[in-house]
Amino acid sequence: MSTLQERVQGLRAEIERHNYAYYVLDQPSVPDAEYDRLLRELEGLENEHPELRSPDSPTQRVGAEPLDGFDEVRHRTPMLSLANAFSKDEVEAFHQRVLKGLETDHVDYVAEPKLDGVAISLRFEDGRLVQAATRGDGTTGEDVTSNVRTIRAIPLKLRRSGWPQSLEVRGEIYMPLKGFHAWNARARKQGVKELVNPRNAAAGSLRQLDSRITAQRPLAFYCYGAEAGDPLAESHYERLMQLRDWGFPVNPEVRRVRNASGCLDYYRAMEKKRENLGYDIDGVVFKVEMREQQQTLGFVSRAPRWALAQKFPAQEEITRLRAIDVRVGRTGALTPVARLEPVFVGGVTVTNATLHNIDEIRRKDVRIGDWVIVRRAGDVIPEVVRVIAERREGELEEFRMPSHCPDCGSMVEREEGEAVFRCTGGLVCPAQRVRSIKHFASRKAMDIEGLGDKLVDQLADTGLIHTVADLYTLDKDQVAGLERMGEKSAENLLRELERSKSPELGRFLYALGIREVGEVTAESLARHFGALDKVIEASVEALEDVMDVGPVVAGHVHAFFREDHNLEVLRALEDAGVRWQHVEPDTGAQPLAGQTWVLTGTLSMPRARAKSLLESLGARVTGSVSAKTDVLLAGEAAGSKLRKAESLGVRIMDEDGFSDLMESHGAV
Ligand code: JCF
Repeated sequence: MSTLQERVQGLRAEIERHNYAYYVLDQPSVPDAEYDRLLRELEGLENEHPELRSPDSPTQRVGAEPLDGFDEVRHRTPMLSLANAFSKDEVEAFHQRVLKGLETDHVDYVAEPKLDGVAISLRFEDGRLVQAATRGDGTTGEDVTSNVRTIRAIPLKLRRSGWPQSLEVRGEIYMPLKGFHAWNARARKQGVKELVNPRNAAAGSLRQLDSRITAQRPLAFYCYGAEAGDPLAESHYERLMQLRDWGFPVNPEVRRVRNASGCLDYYRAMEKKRENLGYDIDGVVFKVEMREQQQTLGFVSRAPRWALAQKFPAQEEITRLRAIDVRVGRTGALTPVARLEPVFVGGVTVTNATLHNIDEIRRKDVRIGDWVIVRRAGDVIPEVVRVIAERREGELEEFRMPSHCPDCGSMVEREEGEAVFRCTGGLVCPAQRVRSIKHFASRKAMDIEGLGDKLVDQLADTGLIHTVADLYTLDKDQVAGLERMGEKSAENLLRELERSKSPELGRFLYALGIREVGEVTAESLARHFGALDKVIEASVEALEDVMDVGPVVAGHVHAFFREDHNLEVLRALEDAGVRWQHVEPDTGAQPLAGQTWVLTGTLSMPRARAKSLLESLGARVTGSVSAKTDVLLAGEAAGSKLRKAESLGVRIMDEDGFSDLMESHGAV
């Protein structure tokens, strides 16, 4: 043999070893890049020396010239179907029939997941794949050999030895979910048609007359049985292990189980595992393990008496969309919810399903009155998958999101480029107010000690408060009357509320819970404008002039103060005696402009405050010390940053120095 021939054969053997490790053992043996390099080298050699080409070469997975149609194939032994069971009782009844048929008191079964793919029969002669056929009616199917040859999980040549001269292997071709989702993500980006579901995708891929198209699709394969003469094992389980050894992927979830109880345990285990398998299954399959016992039991019509499929409840059903409600979440996000004709799906009766957001509704073109496919998988919230367009009767109106919140009537805003609509009535909206009151009372906001989450829940549930302003109208008897509240704690709470009536403006702005306005931004707003009225009146452009405030945050602040409901709450707070402290607004002078500061150690003020003070004077504050750092502000117990600054000769300032500096610039 020439050295060239040896190299070609060596490459093929190596690539096949890697294929086996990847597809059968599920343990990749080389990085993808190395695999690609080997394949490219082999392709190069085969192109330069066409006489070395071979139909079983791993390079021959790219597809061939299109066919005019598929030939018919008569299966040598019929491709069977499976009897179905939908309940525990049916599994037990099946087992009883098997016991009776075999005149025994126990039976071993082989259990496996039932793949939701396309059944295929593969014929190997002398260890080489010669034909692949679909199930068809069980007797005659279609010849899809050139398509199947492109699927890398299916061996073109068997490994090792000992296989029968003529072998027929049966299994299921499927599309793993990862490949399915990746395919659709790309299709969406390119604006081409998406695959409907993994099962249809697998079936559609095999039906291509042009196998070069099939070659692009991410298909995979598991075998579940084989027909041949002598060399096949008498135990179905052992047979699967033989097939695995010869190069066929066998599902790693295959187990031996005993009796109906073993089968039912397996079903429950797979029900739990189902979401994490990475491919769709629609149930599990049980097969009597021993061949001899299978033969004793025989067949009824087209289904063996020795096998049973226990199906999961269907995850998708068809029903009618009665209405679209809009629900408001705790963050004010508006979610469209489908109200459905009740339908049994995924094991429960479903009447509501999520429609995600308006973009999804447009993309799927969902309209009230449509027939839709509803999906409920596992514990996931039911969703409307798509519309059955053919069943739409007459003209149906396009759905629009409301311009005002269905819960409180406040304006609804939509962020530029965002799918989500939001209610701007954060302080008044019933859906949001409990959250907004908790935030208002929290430590970094109004810091009302004793007003914890549980108490806020109680106050809201009993109707004592509707907005944060109502907190200041509570009297002692009302508070003392609550669960786990005594006279004493009621007094304490009222005292705390009284104390909280003169907040710093920054804290107060933060306490309002305006979307995306954190402590630092609130502080910047306070310093920039100096008074609440100024913030309320500010235009979006004026807001954007504030340090750290971009167009999005400026939009949120602006919208918040345009909403009358919110302004009413502010007035009510003022009426109750809440007086935020005015702040000397920034003069705009930036004496520290161009300086980079780093903060370390424990400071007596919150770090965020020190940071915003520095920023208000024009400094930049970063997280780590480098040669570019101008000043390190070192609090108590400063550690590695201090040492690094010392070694770099960076200027170090203690907190007293910092206070003096801030004072000298009128920042505090
Ligand atoms: O995974 C399947 N869809 C599947 C189908 C598994 C099996 O073990 C099967 C099958 C169809 C027929 N076994 C038979 C006999």
